[in-house]
Amino acid sequence: MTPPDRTQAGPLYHQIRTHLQEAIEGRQLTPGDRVPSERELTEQFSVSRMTARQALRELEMQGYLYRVQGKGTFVAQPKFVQPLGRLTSFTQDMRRRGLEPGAVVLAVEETAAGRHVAEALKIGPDSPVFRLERLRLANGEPMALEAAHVDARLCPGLLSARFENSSLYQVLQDRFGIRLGHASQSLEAVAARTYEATMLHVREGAPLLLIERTTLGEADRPVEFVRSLYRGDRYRFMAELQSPLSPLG
Ligand code: 16G
Repeated sequence: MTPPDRTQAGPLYHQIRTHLQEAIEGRQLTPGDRVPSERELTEQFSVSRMTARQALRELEMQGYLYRVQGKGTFVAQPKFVQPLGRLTSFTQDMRRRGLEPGAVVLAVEETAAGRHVAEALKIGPDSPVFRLERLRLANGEPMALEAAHVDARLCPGLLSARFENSSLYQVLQDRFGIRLGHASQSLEAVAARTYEATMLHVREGAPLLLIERTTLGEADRPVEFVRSLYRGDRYRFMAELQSPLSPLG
C-alpha cells in the first residue's frame, strides 16, 4: 500500500481509512482477509499508533472490519442491502438471501396500547394490543431487536403461535386472513445502549438504525406498529428515487 499523501487535505487517519475502504470495496481485500495490524500500519504509513488505531476503529464501527481477540482484524461480510419501498417480512428477507431466519422471543404479552402505539394504530390508549418482542437472527447471528404491537381485536389468540420459528406476517395471513397492503416507515440513527449492545453483539455506542413501521391491512386499517433496531454495521437501506419532472413522478 502507498503511504498517505501528507499534502492532501484531511486527517491522516481519514486517509488510511479511505485507503482500506477502497481496497475492500474494490475487492483487493475480501471477506475473511486479515488487514494490517495497528503496528503494521504504523510502519507502512509512518503514522502514530493512535492514528492507525482510529482508522481501524472507524472501519470496524462502520461494519467493514471485525476484530478477533488475539488473532487480528479481518474484512467483514458485505452489509445486507435492504430495499425500501417493498413491504416484506424479516423471514422473507432472510430466505431471499439464502439465510436461515430465526428469533429469540424476549416478551409476549397482551397489554393496553398506551398513547404512542394507540396513535399509530388509530385505537384508544386503553385498547388491547399484543406486544411481541424478538431478537431477529440470520443464520444465528443477531441482526435486529424488534418490538411489534398488533391490534388484539383483529387476531384473537395470536400469541399462542411459536414465534421462535414462525413469521408474524405469515401467521396474520394464514390464521386470521389479514393481508398487509402497505406501510409507512421512518428511519433514524441512534447509538446502542448497554442492553441493546449486549443483545446485538455490538459495542455500546455503536450505530443502530431505529425503524418505526405502521403496517396497514385492508381498507387501510392499521394492523401493526413496530419499533426495530437494526445493526448499523450489517445493514444498508436503499431507495429508488423518481424525479418529480419525470413522466411517472
Ligand atoms: C420486518 C419488519 C417488521 C415486521 C417483521 C415481520 C422492518 C423494518 N420491519 O422485520 O415490521 O413485524 O418483518 O417479520 O422491515 P416476520 O413475519 O418474519 O415475523
